[in-house]
Amino acid sequence: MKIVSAEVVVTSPGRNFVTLRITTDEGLTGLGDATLNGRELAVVSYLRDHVAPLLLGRDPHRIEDTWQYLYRGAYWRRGPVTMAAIAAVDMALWDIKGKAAGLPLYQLLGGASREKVATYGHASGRDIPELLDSVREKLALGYPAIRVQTGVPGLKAVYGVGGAEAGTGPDGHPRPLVEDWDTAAYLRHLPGVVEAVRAEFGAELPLLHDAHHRLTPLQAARLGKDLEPYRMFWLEDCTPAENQEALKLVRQHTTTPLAIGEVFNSLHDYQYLLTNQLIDYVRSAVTHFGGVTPLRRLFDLAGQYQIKSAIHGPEDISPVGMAAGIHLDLAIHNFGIQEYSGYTETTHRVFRHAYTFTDGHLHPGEAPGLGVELDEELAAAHPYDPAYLPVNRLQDGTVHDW
Ligand code: GCO
Ligand code: MG
Repeated sequence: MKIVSAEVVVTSPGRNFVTLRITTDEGLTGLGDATLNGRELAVVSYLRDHVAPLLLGRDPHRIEDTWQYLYRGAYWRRGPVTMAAIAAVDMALWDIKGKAAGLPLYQLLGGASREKVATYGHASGRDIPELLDSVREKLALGYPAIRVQTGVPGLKAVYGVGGAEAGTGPDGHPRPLVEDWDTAAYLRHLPGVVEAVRAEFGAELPLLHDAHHRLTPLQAARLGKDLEPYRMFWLEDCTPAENQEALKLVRQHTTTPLAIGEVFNSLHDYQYLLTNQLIDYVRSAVTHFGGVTPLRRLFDLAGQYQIKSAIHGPEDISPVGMAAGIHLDLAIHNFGIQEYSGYTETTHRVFRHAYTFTDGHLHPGEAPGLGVELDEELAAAHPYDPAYLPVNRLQDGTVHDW
């Protein structure tokens, strides 16, 4: 079998998604997700201009060889653009292999290790009553675990809650939303919020919180200690992920479990954290980590330290990347939890998928390969829509981590 085409489709059925479609001379097609929120077209160019021409004529069955050829062959390694592009190729080739074998991807990865995949959903509110309502809504959908994000008194918009007007630049191009931030106010406010959620919903509900890289190691250590009475499922991205040694200080001070990794794109980013046992959950998505092939390796290494998976699954991973993650979740031994925040109805129609979400649990379904088909016409009816992720500023205007 030979690859005869590799095309990139950009569509925005609610938000932008980048999809690679590889076609073989036997008429099989494979899809891969290459979405990098806010920098989508950089990956489109990487794929169209530099990767697609190299794929023509190659044997799609040679996944490992193609991965190494693109990774080592580029010489310039790692980085979100490169790894999202390689991820899309890797996913599309696994999709083709599954279709050729007539088996869903999870069967090629060793078969099911569990019946279904537990997820967590996002609850958020500007204040505590609004947050409690949001938790109730997520529980009604069956979510077995809930991430809680809340507004902070005195701040207009923070991660996960609210949003200021983005506006446009002189050329009409959109500008990022601007959010505001005050770490001291946040640290004073959050423990009381979690206490209120616990008081309302009881001790058993697994609760998560995302600090979105905003704290110093000492602030994160303080927060971890303050949250200990509420037995969090995890505290996510407490410090900027670039400095992995920071987690050492946090770890020395708190038993609140730690999750990190959505901005990592290679096994090397985790090496220090895993071998020093500084985290409890690894958060990478198939889409940003170079594909199924390397993410499987990450989970196997993490498993040696009793560290579990927690695949990144926000609405800016396309259903193709989501499907790839769900197959891994079902197959690996050290599954922890899967993030799932759902999609717009149009997104579900553009990416028709075999995976299901029932009572807060996902299952990849039994369709061969990834089990996702792209509706090209509908995709074309929702063209690329330039947009950025928000930026964050302190009260005096200084840019802060978003
Ligand atoms: C999460 C993440 C996302 C990211 C988003 C950036 O835990 O789901 O933090 O919400 O902010 O994916 O594009
Ligand atoms: Mg996060």
